[in-house]
Amino acid sequence: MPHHLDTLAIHAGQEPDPTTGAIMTPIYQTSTYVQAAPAEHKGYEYSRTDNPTRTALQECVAAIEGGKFGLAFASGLAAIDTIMRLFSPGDHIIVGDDVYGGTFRLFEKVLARYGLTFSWVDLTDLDAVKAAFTPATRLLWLETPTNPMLRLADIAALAALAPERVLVAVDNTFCSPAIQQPLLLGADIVMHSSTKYLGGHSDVVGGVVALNDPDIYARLKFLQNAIGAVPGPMDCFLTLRGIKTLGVRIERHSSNATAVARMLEDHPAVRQVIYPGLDSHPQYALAQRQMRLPGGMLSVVLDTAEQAHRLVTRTKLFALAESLGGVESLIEHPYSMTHASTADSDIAVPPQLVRLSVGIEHVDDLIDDLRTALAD
Ligand code: P1T
Repeated sequence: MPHHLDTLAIHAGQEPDPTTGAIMTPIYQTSTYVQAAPAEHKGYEYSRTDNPTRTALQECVAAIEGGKFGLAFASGLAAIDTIMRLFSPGDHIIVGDDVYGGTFRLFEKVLARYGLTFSWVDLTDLDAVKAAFTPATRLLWLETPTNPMLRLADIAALAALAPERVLVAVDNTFCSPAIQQPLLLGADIVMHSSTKYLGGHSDVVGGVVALNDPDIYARLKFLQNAIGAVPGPMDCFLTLRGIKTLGVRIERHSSNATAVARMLEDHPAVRQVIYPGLDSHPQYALAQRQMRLPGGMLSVVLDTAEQAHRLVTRTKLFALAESLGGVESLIEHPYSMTHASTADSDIAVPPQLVRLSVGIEHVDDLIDDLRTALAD
């Protein structure tokens, strides 16, 4: 029987060291490898190309995403940028109309200058997606749930409607494979900012990709080396160590976020709570079908931008910071922080919105912190 995700997270790609018995993957802090004769080596030549600690991480990521191949990068954006180098000037890309602000910035303010064109489409509207395909479309890019509006995209339905020549890539950062495995739902490529739930401890920046197609893998592996946005061995080690506890962390993130979301939904100072685990979420049925757990991310809408500002500056346990997915709870104001680059664009976020990354502290302390911050 193939192993379950919780087992793969701890063991995949990670054999005890054959010479010493060390149970943890060593941090191969080396840039190069001695060769017996020119081009005669043990599979490693230079650490931009390959490094054993990175190999372990890449194999582990592939296994937990249910894919054949994995690749690791210096950041989530480096992973996205490398995927985008699969395409050429004139190629058209369909993107969901709510994504991480840095993804928007990379697409519209960097890659558009190199001749890629982007259509920003409401992925909850399958007819709108169908109508957006052109003969030049090569990629459908989606986040689900989206950052920061937590809207869902139906991965299986979108993968089924994309024409053969169009790749479907899913940014799975908000969920992690403990919640959903896009490759098993028909996506071609899954990527993560491993800075978030995979690493899980806010101590490393990284990005990963997993996929099944050997040809696309070969092209991405070539690009990984040719571009060189690779993570160092220490970062790979930290990410591997974080992944080991992914399953238990996601359970706790989800149960804490559910309790926090319910409390906020009943709070008179909160206009709306957006969380896939609440039956008030407009896509609750899809969430139930597609996501094993509702996850640790939620957003709230307050009455005014001033109230949003007041909330994010008054919490004590919820630290005011960008990023998400670590064991500690974070709170932020997307309009002025993570999504400032979308201001004045069609996908700008409302200034009354506050985003919470609910950590794994004791839930009563988290609720108490938010209640106190919301009090008059
Ligand atoms: O920060 P980096 O590791 O480069 O990953 C970028 C990225 C990609 N995709 C999603 C869905 C993300 O949320 C991020 C990074 N996001 C934040 C830093 C944030 O606070 O939303």
